[in-house]
Amino acid sequence: MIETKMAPQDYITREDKFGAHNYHPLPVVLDRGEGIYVWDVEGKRYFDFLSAYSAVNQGHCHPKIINALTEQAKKLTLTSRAFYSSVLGEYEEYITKYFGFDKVLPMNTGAEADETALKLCRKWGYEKKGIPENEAKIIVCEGNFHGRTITIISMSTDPESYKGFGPYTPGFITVPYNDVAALEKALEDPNVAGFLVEPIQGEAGVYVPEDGYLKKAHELCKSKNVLFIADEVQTGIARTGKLLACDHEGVRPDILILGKAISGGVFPVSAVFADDDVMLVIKPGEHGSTYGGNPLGCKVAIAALDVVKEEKLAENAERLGKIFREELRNIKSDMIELVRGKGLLNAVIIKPKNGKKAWDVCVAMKENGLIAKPTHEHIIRFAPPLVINEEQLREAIEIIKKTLAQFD
Ligand code: IF1
Repeated sequence: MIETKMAPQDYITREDKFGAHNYHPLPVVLDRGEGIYVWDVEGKRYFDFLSAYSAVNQGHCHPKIINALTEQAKKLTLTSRAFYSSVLGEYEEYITKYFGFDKVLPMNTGAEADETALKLCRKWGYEKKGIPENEAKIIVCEGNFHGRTITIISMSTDPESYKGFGPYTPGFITVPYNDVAALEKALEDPNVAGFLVEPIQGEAGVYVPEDGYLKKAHELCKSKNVLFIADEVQTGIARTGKLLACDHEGVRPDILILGKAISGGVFPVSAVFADDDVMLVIKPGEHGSTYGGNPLGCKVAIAALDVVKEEKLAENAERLGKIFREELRNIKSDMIELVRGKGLLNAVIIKPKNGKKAWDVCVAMKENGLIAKPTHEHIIRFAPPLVINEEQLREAIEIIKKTLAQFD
């Protein structure tokens, strides 16, 4: 049966009726995407300023990535890790050289990669650092976001994430983010195996730490024989103006976690990187996933990472990010309290006006042809695909300007 065109509200009602209510989306029903644009079911075009939470850095339906997907899909999609495949080794060699680590452990989602890093870190703590069995601790930061599994929400300080889902996984110490002294103190515990940190806190509202924080934290970890673990699921792959956000401070993590844009938003691919002395503590049978390292994901990721270099996305994000922040800071609106970010990962803190909040601004921007999403009631994240050019960016800024003026 051919489905007849439905009104946008019909799509929304259907999702509401048959899907779990674990999200509250902006009322726009998307149907198609190309580059920096998406179109709704009525054919209206929008600038995408969320990029699927930085998964679509290479732009929607990038031809090179889609081609890699369709070619491999015709050949072999999944073998499981019970057997070798002709693609996995190619991918592993490519990506370890790309990021400069001895080894990669392929997974699918960001949360899985974070879980993998936690397991790897604990095992290293017992086998290499000599921490007594079941005593290992991992330091995490207030305001963190690493995903939705039970263990990951056990690290969360946001009740929305953890409340009602206990009992929680033990073994974590929480310190304030961007606080070197607090970290130094927590590191005095000899049973600490690792420090897990987002170079910029995404969910917390694109919270950028002070210059030097990551470098100092990394040095402290090194001096205490503690693994520095960077969750770059959101900040990695050129988003902040460098390939990795850690590159801004010349920090090389002991364990690196990547996801999202590693596949350009085409297929769930995530990865954990470490050198041999860490990675090889995990032995056959001790960790894995049915889909992790599947040929389809591998080919897609190779193409997606090629695009990042070929189209100089980091350089573009660095340059356009500066323009974006400067232009937004120049907007005369009493609703803009603060503009912050790095590269093309930016946020605006919205001061409510006449009862109108960040949500209302996002709905109005949508009407004007640009979609973005509020986080924490009063913050709007702006993160377009990194293939955006200056002319398009300036056009988008005009939409933001015009929208804020409507609230005057
Ligand atoms: C949702 C936020 C972004 C992440 C970091 C791991 C993961 C994420 C640093 C887990 C995921 C998401 C998931 C998405 C919303 C989103 C998000 F608003 F919650 F904070 F991006 F800003 N580490 N981030 O940011 O990766 O398992 O989802 O693949 O709807 O929950 P995942």
